[in-house]
Amino acid sequence: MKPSTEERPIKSGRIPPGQFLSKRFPVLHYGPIPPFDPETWTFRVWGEVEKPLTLTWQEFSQLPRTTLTLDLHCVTKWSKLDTVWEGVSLKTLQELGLVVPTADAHYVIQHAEYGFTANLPIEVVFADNFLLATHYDGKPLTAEHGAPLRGLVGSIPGRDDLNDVYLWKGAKWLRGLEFVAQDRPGFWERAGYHNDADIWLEERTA
Ligand SMILES: Nc1nc2c(c(=O)[nH]1)N[C@H]1C(S)=C(S)[C@@H](COP(=O)(O)O)O[C@H]1N2
Ligand SMILES: [Mo]
Repeated sequence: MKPSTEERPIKSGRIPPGQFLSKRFPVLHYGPIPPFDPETWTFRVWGEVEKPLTLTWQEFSQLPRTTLTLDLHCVTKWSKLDTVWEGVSLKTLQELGLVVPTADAHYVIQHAEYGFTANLPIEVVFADNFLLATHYDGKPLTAEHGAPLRGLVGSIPGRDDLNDVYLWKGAKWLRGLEFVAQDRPGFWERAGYHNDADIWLEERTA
């Protein structure tokens, strides 16, 4: 369970416990980097939503984008501050009527290439610190960081109301979102990482 607001630890400073600052942007993932073919690529949303959605790359790349500055925190203990991203927020998709969760939707499973998945509570993917990111540092994502699309989650300094989770909770090479009533552990969660992954509570492993 997520800690309630009263239990949430005080965020003192920007570096969570056990983390150190990195200027570099390390690349971490399991398995090979998938190819990207803009002609056949699709982004799908299904499960507990009013209407399933399929967008081509052409359609996805024309959606209105949000710019977001995040501090990233990897479970392997590096943190990178003030990273600038651009992409589509779930709030935008909801406002456009493209993604409308049903009353039974409580979790969202990110589905990426090669069957990789990452699970989060629905309130985290709809929050201001989660983005369907297409650009990093003003440029389209590189293949190693998840091109053309990745789920991305980080912390926003001063926003003590948000749930901050480790970077593994964002899937690179994202191909779809499945809205579900019941939680289902993702790839790293099944490998022993903590399901909730709160960076301030150091929820690294289960
Ligand atoms: N598809 C996919 N996404 C993934 C992973 C992976 O193995 N496959 N690993 C996660 C982990 S453990 C981390 S730390 C971040 C790393 O993102 P980066 O390589 O851009 O730093 O990607 C996350 N997203
Ligand atoms: Mo990781």
